Amino acid sequence: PSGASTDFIRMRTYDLSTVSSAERNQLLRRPVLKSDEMISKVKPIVDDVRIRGDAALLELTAKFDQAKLTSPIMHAPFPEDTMQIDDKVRQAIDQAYANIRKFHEAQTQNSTLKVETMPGVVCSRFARPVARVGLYVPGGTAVLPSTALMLGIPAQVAGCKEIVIATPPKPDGSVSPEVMYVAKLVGASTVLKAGGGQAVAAMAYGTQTVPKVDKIFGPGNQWVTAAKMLVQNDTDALVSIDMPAGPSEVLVIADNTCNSAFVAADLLSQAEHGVDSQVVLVAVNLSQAELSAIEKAVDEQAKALTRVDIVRQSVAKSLIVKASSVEEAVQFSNDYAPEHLILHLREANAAVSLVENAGSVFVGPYSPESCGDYASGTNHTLPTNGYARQFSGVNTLSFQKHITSQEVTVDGLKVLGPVVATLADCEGLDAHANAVRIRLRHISS
Ligand code: HSO
Ligand code: ZN
Repeated sequence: PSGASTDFIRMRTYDLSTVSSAERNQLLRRPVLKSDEMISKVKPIVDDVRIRGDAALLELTAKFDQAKLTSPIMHAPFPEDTMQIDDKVRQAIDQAYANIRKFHEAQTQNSTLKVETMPGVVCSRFARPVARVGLYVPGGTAVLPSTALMLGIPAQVAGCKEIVIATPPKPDGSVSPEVMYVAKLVGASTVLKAGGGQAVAAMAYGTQTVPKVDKIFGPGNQWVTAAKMLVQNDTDALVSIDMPAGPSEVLVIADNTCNSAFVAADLLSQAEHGVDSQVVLVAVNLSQAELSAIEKAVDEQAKALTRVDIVRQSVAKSLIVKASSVEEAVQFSNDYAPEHLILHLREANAAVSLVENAGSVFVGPYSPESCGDYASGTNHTLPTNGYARQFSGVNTLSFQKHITSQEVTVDGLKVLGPVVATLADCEGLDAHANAVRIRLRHISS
């Protein structure tokens, strides 16, 4: 790492041509998430809500959110006075809603897939919505109506019958009016005024007033994540979750055609999310002067941000990695598997074909991550922590499941039956073989 003066807001710098493979592996790692420890810490909270229901939920909300509620829920139709928002904000939400809806509607797979695998043997697959879904919208250091859009729209488009939006209330017991407005737009049936592990438990098990859901979605702090992991493993809850979540991340690949101010702004937009945010710049053949221009822009722009204190901490943990070709840079990115990948490259579009692991890609200098975070149409609930290797971001199909079916005709069973009977014999499962042979005998008699 290069030396840092105390006040300069600076990332650490490494060079891929000189790091050892052990060091390279170290660069690819995220700070360890202590999931076991967090799960045992959140368990008493989850158990309390599971056993005592609303009474526990209200006590925990008073304790953690300083809100004394008489009921933890609001049912649709929500009163208009809960959603009084600025006209300009409403118009922006409406435009974001339209774009996100358009992109997520195009993802639906409502037509039945039908394949005749042998004459008279027809296999099909069709989609049905997950009936009841719980969407967690974080409170905390920022209100996030955008997360309500990103989770609510695909749920609505998929046709989920019951949409519960959970979000921590303010001390006066209210929910942000922007979140309430989005709850109306996406057709939520219930708003649960609770946060943390207690909100997750209430949706997983149901309480006297909170409906039990079948799948829980959404980002959250360590408590929320741990509670989601816990309830997912409880067969009594019979609930699933969208994906394991960790702190938000961006990896930016930049070459010498990049605008250093744009690159700095993109790095900082992710760094401001939280002190754990991960920000990586992979610099492709940048001269020292070009790198310094980016570092200077990071420092200057950071100091003008309202969340500069958060940014100081996240930038201090972040990296600049020098690469000597676009291929080497993308290879590093593929190994890192970032939640967001931004390409500030001369041939940004061509580089997309090299991308193997990433949550969402932002192509070229005029595609900041902010567009995808809010309003271009793509979803911002994306795999973090390297899970982009095996997970997709939240999408319409996350709110549906596929059912397969088959229909075999008499002629179909004549050809398929002997195959099945042979395999059943091979496995020593007589009843299976019998279910076929009894029919074959019936057909030939
Ligand atoms: N970048 C965040 C999403 C977000 N940004 C919400 C602003 N509001 C995680 O992908
Ligand atoms: Zn963001």
